[in-house]
Amino acid sequence: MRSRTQRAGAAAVDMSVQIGSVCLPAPLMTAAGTAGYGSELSAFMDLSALGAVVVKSLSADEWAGNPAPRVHETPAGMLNSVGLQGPGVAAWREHELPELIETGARVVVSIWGRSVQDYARAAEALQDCPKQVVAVEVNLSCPNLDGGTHLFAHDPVATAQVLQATSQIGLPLWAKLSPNTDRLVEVAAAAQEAGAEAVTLINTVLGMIIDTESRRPLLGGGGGGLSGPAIRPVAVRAIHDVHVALPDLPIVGVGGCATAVDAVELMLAGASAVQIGTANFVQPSSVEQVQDDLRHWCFSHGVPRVSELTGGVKH
Ligand code: RRO
Repeated sequence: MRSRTQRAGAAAVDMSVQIGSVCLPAPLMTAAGTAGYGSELSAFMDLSALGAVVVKSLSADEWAGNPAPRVHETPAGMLNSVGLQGPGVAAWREHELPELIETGARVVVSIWGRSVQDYARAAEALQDCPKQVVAVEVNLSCPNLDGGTHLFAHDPVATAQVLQATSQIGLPLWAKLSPNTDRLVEVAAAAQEAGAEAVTLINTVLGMIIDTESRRPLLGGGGGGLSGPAIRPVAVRAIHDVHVALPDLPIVGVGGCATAVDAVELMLAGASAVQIGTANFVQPSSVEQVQDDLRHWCFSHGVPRVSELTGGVKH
């Protein structure tokens, strides 16, 4: 139980963060793909209290995704091969977005495509979105597209082309990048140069599980993407390296974050805001809990503004 003094002190912490042109009242968000397309998590928390809700990646068209099984628990996380299932941008705007806006949430839309033209079409379908849609997260790093052989984020030129093709909508673009490349800093620089206001680091780590009895891959898609606590050090390293190389590029950190201390770690590495993903499957109210605990962590550590944590690692 926290005392009244602790609660009052924590309430005075400035939790606002700035990500490029987007000012959010708080730094925590849901991670794409872990909170559905709409308001389903509103039964568990006040979505308007979060920095933003990031919805599962959408393409211009409806997409069926990969065959089951699509998820498998691992010793320190999970492997997924959902395969980008989604209703398409137009259907989402009609059937899901209104209810999400009703909750008072700020919304970040994640988009994907198989080609530069696909991304452009998805962006076009987002023209004239309600003002509650504050940014577009351009997912360049899904590990489950064409069996993981087709990651735009492994190529600086392809990354830049997608960002240029999506810039027409005039919404702030965040480029979601991949940890599965040794060219991460180069790709992040290309994204920034091409107009991304921020990068989201990291997507899942390429992985695979084989059933030793049947000798077949356990997931219907073959390989998959590893998430959860196992990948937090990978995220910390990626965020750190990009922040050191490109200190003016805001970073939204994501990867194995389940507690306030985890969020502090990602921010010290260089993140301006933090997304919670796999932890939502363990406890659907994780994001709100982490945000509340982070506020108290700041108070108890004499940090008046959460944004002061960004890049605060000492060498
Ligand atoms: O849908 C997926 O399989 C998926 C996506 Br779009 C992504 O960005 N990351 C991931 O681990 N899975």
